[in-house]
Amino acid sequence: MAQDKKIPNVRTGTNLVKIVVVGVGSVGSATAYTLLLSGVVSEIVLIDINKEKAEGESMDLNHAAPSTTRSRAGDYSDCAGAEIVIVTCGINQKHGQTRMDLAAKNAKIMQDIIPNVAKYAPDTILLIATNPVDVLTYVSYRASGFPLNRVIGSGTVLDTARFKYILGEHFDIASESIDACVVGEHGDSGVPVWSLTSIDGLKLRDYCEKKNHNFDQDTFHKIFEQTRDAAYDIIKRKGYTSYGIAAGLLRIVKAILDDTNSTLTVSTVGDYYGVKQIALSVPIKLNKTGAHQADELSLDEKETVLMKKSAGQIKSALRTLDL
Ligand code: 6V0
Repeated sequence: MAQDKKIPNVRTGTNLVKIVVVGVGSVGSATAYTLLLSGVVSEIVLIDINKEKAEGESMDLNHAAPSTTRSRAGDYSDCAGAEIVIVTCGINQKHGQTRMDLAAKNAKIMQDIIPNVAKYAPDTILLIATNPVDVLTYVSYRASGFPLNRVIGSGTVLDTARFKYILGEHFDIASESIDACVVGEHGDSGVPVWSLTSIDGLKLRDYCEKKNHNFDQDTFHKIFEQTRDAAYDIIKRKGYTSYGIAAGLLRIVKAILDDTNSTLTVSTVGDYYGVKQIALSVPIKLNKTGAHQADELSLDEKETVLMKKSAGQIKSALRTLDL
């Protein structure tokens, strides 16, 4: 990481923790706001092709800022010394589009901007949120020349949060009491890991039995459909999604900056389920040096088949790109 490049913060005299956000549309601005209020960073630099937008957002953010954090608009040279560069630029899904529909255009944008980030911040950690995030995590890995541990996609962190929320609503219990995750693609082929889902320390089946809930496959299927289609349902109504991903990115940033070794379902590059050189989400340990493989999930047979399918779809999308 960029420890040696830290420069003292003139106001606090402490070391500056700088985060850069590239792309300050709906996702980038919500992320910057979330980071700002969290107090975990001292400087947030905003970069956008629309420089005026980045300037306006940073001015507005500063009026909400705690006294230890400042935001400013910048360019790629301002990535120097950043602990993490979060990438949210590019086109978003319109009503009726899938994430994969964005692949070609957003891959070109990544190929354009990532070398600039890498030039000025060769030691930083790249955190990619632009969709299709697994495909673009791989594209960014290639375009940056960074080691595997320093290129991270937000992956299914958001899908996992949605899944836990919807399960929590169904069982009328806090999502923190639920151990569940979605793995694979952040998109239509993501895989809910029902076989390892537990509530209050009990396997789902045992919990249902104890609490007199039906252990009903149709209901569970509907719960996952709601999870999988959440982005479509939100985009149909408000045109984009932003708060969920912003909170997910904050969780990833905190795990890295606080060196927690937390396990989150982020997307990283590797060989998965018989498919070589792709990025997808499995539980990954995060700390100040970035992303590291955690223990492999012991999925059941059906989930393993779905993971192979998900991996295959990401590979197919990558094959359509000029890498
Ligand atoms: P938006 O509101 O259109 O913002 C995109 C921003 O990127 C705009 O401000 C553009 O000016 C800027 N931009 C475009 N090209 C460039 C470039 N070459 N260099 C710098 N800036 C550029 O989109 P929104 O913020 O809604 O979405 C951004 C991306 O995040 C999309 O690909 C979404 O699909 C994706 N999301 C990813 C999620 C996840 O879970 N990973 C969740 C929600 C959205």
